[in-house]
Amino acid sequence: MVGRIIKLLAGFYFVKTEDSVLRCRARGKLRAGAEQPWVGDFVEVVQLSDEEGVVDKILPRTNLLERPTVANITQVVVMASLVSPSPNLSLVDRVLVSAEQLNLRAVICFNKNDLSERPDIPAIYEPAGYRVVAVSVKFGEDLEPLFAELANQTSVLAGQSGVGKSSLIDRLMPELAVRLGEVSSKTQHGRHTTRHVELIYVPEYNAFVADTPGFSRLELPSSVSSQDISALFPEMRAARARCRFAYDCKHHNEPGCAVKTLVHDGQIAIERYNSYLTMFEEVKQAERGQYK
Ligand SMILES: Nc1nc2c(ncn2[C@@H]2O[C@H](COP(=O)(O)OP(=O)(O)OP(=O)(O)O)[C@@H](O)[C@H]2O)c(=O)[nH]1
Ligand SMILES: [Mg+2]
Ligand SMILES: [Zn+2]
Repeated sequence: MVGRIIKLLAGFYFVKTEDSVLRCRARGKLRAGAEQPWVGDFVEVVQLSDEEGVVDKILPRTNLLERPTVANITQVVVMASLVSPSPNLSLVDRVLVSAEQLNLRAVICFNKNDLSERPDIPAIYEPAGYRVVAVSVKFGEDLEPLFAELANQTSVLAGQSGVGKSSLIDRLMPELAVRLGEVSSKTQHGRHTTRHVELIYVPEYNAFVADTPGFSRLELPSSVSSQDISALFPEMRAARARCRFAYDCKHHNEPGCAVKTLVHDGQIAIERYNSYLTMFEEVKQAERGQYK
C-alpha cells in the first residue's frame, strides 16, 4: 500500500497510510544516497502487523529541500519573530533564496506581534511579491490569512529556534499538544526545542505542515552561481535584462545598472539589496576556491 513518511526517528520511519500510522524499517537497498527515504516521501509499504511495516520503494519525488530536509513540498513558510529572538533578516533571505532555487512558493511569517509591532519589516518583502503576515501565535491574532495560505499545500516551517514554529502547529492541531518551552535567555532556544522533522496533517485545511528544528545558519545550495543569484531575488529578476551590461552586471558599481536605480527609487528594499551583495560575495569566494 502507499503512504507518506511523516517522521524519521531512531532509524524508524513513521508512515501515514489511509487508516493508520505504521512504524517501519526501510529495505536495505533504500538506506544510502539518493535512495534514502526522507520525511515527506510517498512510499510503498508492506504491512507486517497493525502497527508495523517495511518501506519497500520510494515513489518519484517532485523535490527535496536540503535544510530542513523534507521531500515533496509545495511551499516554504519562513518564520521569524519580531522580538526574542530578534529578526534575523539575513537568515530569512537565505531561506528565500533556497526556496527560489527549487522554484518553491514562499510565505513569510513574522511572529510575536504582541510584543512589538514593526510595520516597517513586512514592507521590506512586499516589492518582491512575497506574501507576508505578521501574527501573534500565542494570542491567536491574525492567523486566518496564514492558515488560508497553508490550505491544500505541503508546507515546511523554517526558521530560527524560538520563533514559534511548534506553537503554530499547536494552534493548528491543539489535540496534538506539542511540547513548547520558554525561550531561555542564555541560549535563545526553547526548553522543548524541536529535534526532529515531523509532518503533520491538518484535516481542517487539507494541509501537510512540517515542524522542524530551528537553525541559525544556512549555507546556500551549491547549485547557486554568482551570475544567477540576482535572479533568485524576485524584485531584481526582471530588471537584470535592462542593465547596460545585462546578465554580466553584478549590480554593484556598474554604470547603467537598472537594479541600482530600483534601489535608489525605493522599489527594492536596501536590506534586500545588501543581502544580495553579501550572498554574491560569498558565492564568488566559493567559486574562486573551486577554480584554484
Ligand atoms: N509573546 C509571544 N511568545 C510566543 C509567541 N509564539 C510563541 N511564543 C513563545 O516562544 C517560545 C518558543 O516557541 P516554540 O514554538 O517552541 O519555538 P520553535 O520555533 O518551535 O523553536 P525550536 O523548536 O527550538 O526551533 C515559547 O515560549 C512560546 O510560548 C507569540 O506569538 N508571542
Ligand atoms: Mg519547535
Ligand atoms: Zn545591474
